Amino acid sequence: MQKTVVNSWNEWDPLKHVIVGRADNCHIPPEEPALDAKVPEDSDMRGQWGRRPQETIDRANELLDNFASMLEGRGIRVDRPTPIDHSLPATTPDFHTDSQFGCMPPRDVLLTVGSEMLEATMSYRCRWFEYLNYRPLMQQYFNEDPNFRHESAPKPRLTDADYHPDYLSEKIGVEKRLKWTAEKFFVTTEEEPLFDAADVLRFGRDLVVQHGFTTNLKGIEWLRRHFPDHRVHAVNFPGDPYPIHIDATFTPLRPGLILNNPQRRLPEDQREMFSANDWEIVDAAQPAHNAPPPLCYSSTWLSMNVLVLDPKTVCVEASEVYQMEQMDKLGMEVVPVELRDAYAFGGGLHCCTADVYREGGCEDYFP
Ligand code: ABU
Repeated sequence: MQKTVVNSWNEWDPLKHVIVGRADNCHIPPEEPALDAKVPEDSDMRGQWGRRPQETIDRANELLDNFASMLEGRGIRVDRPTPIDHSLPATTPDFHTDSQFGCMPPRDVLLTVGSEMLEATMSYRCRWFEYLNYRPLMQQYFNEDPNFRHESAPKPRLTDADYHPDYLSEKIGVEKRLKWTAEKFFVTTEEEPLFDAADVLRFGRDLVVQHGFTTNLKGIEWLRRHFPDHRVHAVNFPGDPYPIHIDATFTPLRPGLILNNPQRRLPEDQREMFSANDWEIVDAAQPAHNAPPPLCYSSTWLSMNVLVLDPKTVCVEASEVYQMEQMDKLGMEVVPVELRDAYAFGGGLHCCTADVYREGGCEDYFP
C-alpha cells in the first residue's frame, strides 16, 4: 500500500495523487436561499427537487470512473470518497432542509494548501454535512502522513441572517443581477465567515479568492488569518450574474499564464499583481455548447474548467473542441476526457477533483 503524503501549493505542478468525486445517490435539493440565487431564472431545475434519475447517476459514475482510470494509467494515484446518504434531511438547531446534495464535486469542499486539507464552511444548507463524504480519506491520510494537517473551518449557522432577502424574488432579471454583482451585492451577507473551497485558486504564496455568492468578505478574512504566511487577494468578476466558484472564470495553466472567461474579465484595478510580474491573462475560447446539459446548475463555461496535470499537460472535456484547440495553440498537450454527462452533478474536470499531492514547493510568483 502506497503511503500518503499531502502536498499541493498550486494548480499546475505535476499531479501525483488526487480525489475524484462520485455521483452515487446525488439529489437536487429543495429550495433554499443561496442555492436558488444560483439557479438561472430560465433553468429546467426551477421548482424541482429529489433524487436524480438513476440512469443519469449511472452515466455520471461511468464517466467519473473512466476519468479516474485514465489518471491511474498515467501514474496518478486516485482516491474516491465514501458517499453518505444524501436523501437524509440536514437539520441543525438553526435550520432544516429536506435533503442533501451529493459527494460531487470535491473541489468545492476541500482546499489543499501545502500539507493541509481544509474543509470549507460551505454556504448552502444542503451542503453543510458534505465533508462527511471525505472523512474516511481524511482519517486515512492522518494515519499515514505524520505531517498532514486536517483542518475544518468553523461551521456556519446559516440562519436567514446569512442571506439577502432581495435575492429570494422569483424574477430578478439578468440586468439587475449584473448591477448587483458590479456593486458586490451578493446573496450572502456578512453575518459570519462563509467560503466554498472552489472560490480559491492557489499560486504558491498567494491565494486568489473570488468574492461572490458562495464566499463573503468575512470568509476571505478568515482565510487570511488562517494562512498568515500567505498573501490572500480578494477578486470579483462583474460580468457574472451568478458568481459562484472561480474555476469556470479564471484558470491558471502554468506560471505566467492564466485563461480568463471573456464574459467575466478581471477588472483592470485587480490585475496589478499579474501585470507587474509579467503574467499573461488571455481570453478563454468560446464553449462548444450554447446551453448546459439538463438539470445542471453550472454555465456553459465549464469548458474552461480544466484539470492541469503538469505545466505542459491539461485535461479538457472531450466535446469542448474550441478549448482544446486553444490549449494546443498555447503549447499544452491536451488529454480529452468525456465528462459532459456528469456536469449536472456539480461541475467539470477541475470541480470533480481535489488535489492531494503535486510535486513542488511553495514558490513566490509575485515578489
Ligand atoms: N462550479 C463552477 C460553476 C461556475 C459556472 O457555473 O460558471
